[in-house]
Amino acid sequence: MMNKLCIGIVCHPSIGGSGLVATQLGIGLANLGHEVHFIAHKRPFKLINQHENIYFHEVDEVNYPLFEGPLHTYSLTAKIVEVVEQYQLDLVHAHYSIPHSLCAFLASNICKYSFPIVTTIHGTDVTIVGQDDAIKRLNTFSMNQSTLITTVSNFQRQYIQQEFEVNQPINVVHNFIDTDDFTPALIDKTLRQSLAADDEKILMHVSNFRALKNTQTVVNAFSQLSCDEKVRLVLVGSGPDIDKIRTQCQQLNILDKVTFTGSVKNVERFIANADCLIQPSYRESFCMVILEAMACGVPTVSSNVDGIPEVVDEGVTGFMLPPEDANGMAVAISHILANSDYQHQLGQAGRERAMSQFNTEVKINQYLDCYHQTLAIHGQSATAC
Ligand code: GMT
Repeated sequence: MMNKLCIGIVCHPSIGGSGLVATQLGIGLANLGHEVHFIAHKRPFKLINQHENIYFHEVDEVNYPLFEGPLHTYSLTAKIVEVVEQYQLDLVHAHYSIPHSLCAFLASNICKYSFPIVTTIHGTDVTIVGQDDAIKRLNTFSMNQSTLITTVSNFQRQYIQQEFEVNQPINVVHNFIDTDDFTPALIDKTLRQSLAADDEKILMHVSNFRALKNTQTVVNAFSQLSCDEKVRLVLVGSGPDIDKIRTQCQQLNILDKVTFTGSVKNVERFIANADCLIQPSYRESFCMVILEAMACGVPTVSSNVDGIPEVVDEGVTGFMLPPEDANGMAVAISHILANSDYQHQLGQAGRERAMSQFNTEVKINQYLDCYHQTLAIHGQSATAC
């Protein structure tokens, strides 16, 4: 029988793909009998219920008047040291290179015993944050100090290999989705009526409204729709560009056809009630929202950048176009929304692909293989010492 592991997971607790993946992973591991310790400055947003074998350790905020801001990275490092020693963790899995993997490295040098580190690169940490020269060196360092690196798409592995001088093995484990949580069973007339009129189809965009999400193209595509159907644009989420988007809608005179939901907790309840999802991002190592829509049986129209072609089955689950091609996206959306049978056929294919290609059980076993590989590498280096 496979040994039960004691695993520390360090992740961003706030709403976002990396936090969702880290939490689904922790829950899946705990269901297999492994002991999982989440270490974060807040309870991860998807870790809602109490679970057997799961512990949450909140990182205390340390504030001294001498310093201008709170000492997040040091308090996280201190918490990792404390949890590793108290619970005798076998390994720490850091989601994001900076600061999480770097803190884990620091902790492993402070702890009474050295422990192996798995670092998962989710994308933003190396494509956006990591582009600054000084930070790039920290990123390279923290990746090279990890026992094993994983990342969420083949694109992302190639990007790391091209852009960083990394010597460590990089395993690709595609993201995955809990298809019991994200399901067409969440179609809900009352919620749908709160978003759109009964005779309107719903085109949805889910975002943190940052520049890379390219939301202006969502609005441009929506304003060019040519199908006879009445369509409402539902923008889910919040972020720095939201006011600019509202102004753009006003200027195009379409504000009355747009619903802004603001930040929502259970995004799956919203996505399941969409007729089509649009995500024209400039960058996406993977794009969890597309997978979430597929699991909910919703066809997608998206950009064709980075890791997205590994998620979407072109023409089968949705359509991909260059990020700036608002007109092409409008044509694709009109084509989908004009025919309900076709819309459902694409949605059904998406759900089947989510269940077969991005299956939770399979991906958790792939992560377990990574952990065993990590422990073997660490064991060898410990013996070599
Ligand atoms: O960039 C974001 O929107 C947030 C970030 C995150 O941490 O949630 O997203 C990154 O990780 C996700 C989970 O692996 C991926 O699905 C996103 O594509 C990736 N974002 C980028 O690469 C820009």
